[in-house]
Amino acid sequence: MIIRNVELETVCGITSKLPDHILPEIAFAGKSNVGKSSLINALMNRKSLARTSSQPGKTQTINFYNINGAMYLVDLPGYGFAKVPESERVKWGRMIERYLQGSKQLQAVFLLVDIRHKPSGNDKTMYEWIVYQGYRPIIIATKLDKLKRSQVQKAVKEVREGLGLGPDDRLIPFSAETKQGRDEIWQVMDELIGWTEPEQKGKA
Ligand SMILES: Nc1nc2c(ncn2[C@@H]2O[C@H](COP(=O)(O)OP(=O)(O)OP(=O)(O)O)[C@@H](O)[C@H]2O)c(=O)[nH]1
Ligand SMILES: [Mg+2]
Repeated sequence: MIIRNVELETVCGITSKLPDHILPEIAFAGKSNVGKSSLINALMNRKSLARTSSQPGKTQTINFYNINGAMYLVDLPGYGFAKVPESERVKWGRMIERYLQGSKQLQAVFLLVDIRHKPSGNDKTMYEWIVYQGYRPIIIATKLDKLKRSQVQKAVKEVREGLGLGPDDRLIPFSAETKQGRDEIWQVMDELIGWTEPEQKGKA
């Protein structure tokens, strides 16, 4: 998709009613600090429309970014952040669950994991829960730039094994620094929502 227009359209807190969209949605889940908001910025070609931080726990609401009036990218709060009080974590967890369970327009869930680490217990639980909800998560292995090229293959294998992915399950290594992997992610999203660029006027 060629990005023409992006807008943070809806921000949902713990007590907010979730929007009843008619456009397709694609959501990004993963532990705090894994790079969800950075990935969304990269996909939108924006530096900082989605707020990012080196401190985990930055995104605390569900944020819906309208892309070209055609679809939404949905930035979720991260899980597994110890500094957030337990009561808050439970509320965020419920909010994320409520969204993933309830959205009628959700086409796919991308699950982000850090390419440098074996998936955590939380990552596995999230993966299994997304599957249980009837989705087939697409894994994005983030922070690819932090590895040497010679380390990538082994790291990808460890992530695949850690989550128990099958050979047909998709995993895309990605770097928000170098933008490696971005085109492949857009290709997958275009396929998911059945998007093709409208023919340019005057073109045969
Ligand atoms: N080197 C490198 N740093 C990254 C990459 N992606 C994200 N970061 C950094 O990791 C930190 C966290 O990124 P965010 O995008 O805010 O992470 P998040 O998953 O949205 O975090 P929460 O909102 O807290 O759940 C920031 O300091 C980013 O600059 C990447 O691909 N490479
Ligand atoms: Mg974030």
